[in-house]
Parts: sequence; C-alpha cells; structure tokens
Amino acid sequence: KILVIGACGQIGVELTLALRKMYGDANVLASDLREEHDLLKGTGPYVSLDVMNKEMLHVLVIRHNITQIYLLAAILSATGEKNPLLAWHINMQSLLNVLDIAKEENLDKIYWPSSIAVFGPNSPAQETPQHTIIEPTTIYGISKFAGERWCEYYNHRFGVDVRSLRYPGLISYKSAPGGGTTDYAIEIFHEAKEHQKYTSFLSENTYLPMMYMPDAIRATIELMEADASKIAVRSAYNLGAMSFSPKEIGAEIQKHIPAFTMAYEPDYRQQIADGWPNSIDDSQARADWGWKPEFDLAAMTKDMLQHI
Ligand code: VAH
Repeated sequence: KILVIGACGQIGVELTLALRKMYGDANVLASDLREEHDLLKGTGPYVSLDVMNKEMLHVLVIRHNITQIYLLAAILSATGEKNPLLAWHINMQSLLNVLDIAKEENLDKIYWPSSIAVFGPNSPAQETPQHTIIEPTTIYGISKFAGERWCEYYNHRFGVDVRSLRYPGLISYKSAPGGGTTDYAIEIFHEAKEHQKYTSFLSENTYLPMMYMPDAIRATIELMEADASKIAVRSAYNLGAMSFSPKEIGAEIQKHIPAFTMAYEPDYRQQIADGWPNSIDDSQARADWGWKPEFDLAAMTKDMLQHI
C-alpha cells in the first residue's frame, strides 16, 4: 500500500491521482498537513499527517500496512529564503523520519524529489551534467543536496530502495505551486487569461530548465517502476524536458492571446534563478531507465490555456 505525504501540493495532487489510477484507489493513502484538496475528495483514503511527528508517522505506516512512501512535503526555494532554519528543519527532518522508518519497517520503495536547485553559480550552466560541482546557494538547494546524500547513504548502508529525481521547474494547472522561483511560469497563464498581461519577477532572458507536470508524473512512475538493477544513481537523477525564458513563454502565449503583453520587475528571486542551470543533461536517466519527455513549450502552452 502506498502512502503519499504532501498529497495536497502542486506535485502531490497529480501524483496521488496517477498512483490511484495505476494501483487502485484504496491502495493509495493520501496525507497532508492541510485539509483534503478538492480534486482528491472521493478518490480514495485521506488522513491528516504531520510528517515531522516521527512516532505518529511510524504508527500510521504499521496500522495501514504501508509498503511504499512518496514524500513530497517541502518548503520550496523562494519561501525557504524567508525562513532558512525552518526550511532546513522541515526539508531534512521529514526525509530522515521517512528513511529511518523505511529501514526499520523494511519498506519496499521510497520516492523523494530533489531539484535542479542543488546546482549553484559554480556548476556548468549549459547541459549541467549528472556529476559536477554542486554548491547550492539557497537553503532549499542545500537541503535537497544534503537529502540526496542521505538517500544514497541509506541505500548503500542499509539497502533502502529510495529513488529521486532532480525536477526542473514544473508547470501545472490542477494544484497551486508552493512558493518556488519557477512559479512565474504558472502565474503567467492565469494572468494572461484574466488580464491579458503579466509582470514577470524574473528578467526576460532568464533561461531555466522546465517541464510540464504530465511529463514529471510519468517520469516519477517510470523511475519507480524500473527494475532496481537499472537504478545506477541513488542520489537523484537529472531530469530534463525543455528550457525557456519569460520572453519566450510570453511570445508562445501571444500566439493564442494576441493582446497579451509582458512587463519585467525582477525581485529577490532573480538572484536565485541566476544561480541555477539554463539547461540539464539528463542522458543518464535516458540510458538507465528510458526517460523521454513528451511536452515542449508549444504543446504545454496549448494544453495549459485549454484547461485554465
Ligand atoms: C522552486 N519549483 O522553484 C521549485 C523547483 C527547480 C525549481 O525546485 O523552488
């Protein structure tokens, strides 16, 4: 039975729905600190859970015969810079709680997302390699890098089958994003629809690795379904699909909404974005477990505007 922690978040809602479709509604227990997201209501079991309460989590794992955990609860990059110690505490302790229970209860598999935010200004910015200089400059990036080290340690030292992906910025319409630097690429669609204009908090030529949520969900499930013998990376796989700038996504939207105009007012998030890669080399994910993205900027823009 699968437990999803952080099931009401931007990734959590869609991952929970996809897992329920694959494994059966009753076999996926959704949990979050918040009350149940509307899109989850009536689709399967839900419990309120504070992942920071290790004892409560342990009891829940035993009582519900949990064999896999997807841990999606985290404080993201922009929010994390407002309260670094809280972000570090939540992002690290939640993972350590899950890894230690996975070891004690001999759980089958664990999924925990990392991010391209682990890379910093000293990493190669173009086609950032799987193995390279990693000096994150945000607390979110530091916690994701440290988390990767813990995942690899629990795998090599205790045999826990924990798997991870360095997600790029994820764009979706079903559940609100959680305070990330890439959230402009979601806001822009809502603003374009409602006001035909958007003021970007990142400058016009800020290239970032991005991915449409359906690709990210499929990548997660394909990684978790792959035979363990194929998983050579036990920190976190680089994962890519496309890269674009605010100017480029604005131009793509203008093809659908000709009246759409953009303005640029970079804020503190510009500095975060400047330290991140422009594009990602995900050749190891493609080689090890057959990763292949399906959505490019044009396909994503069309689909987003159809659904918002
Ligand atoms: C953030 N959406 O902006 C997340 C993600 C690569 C970006 O980690 O913090």
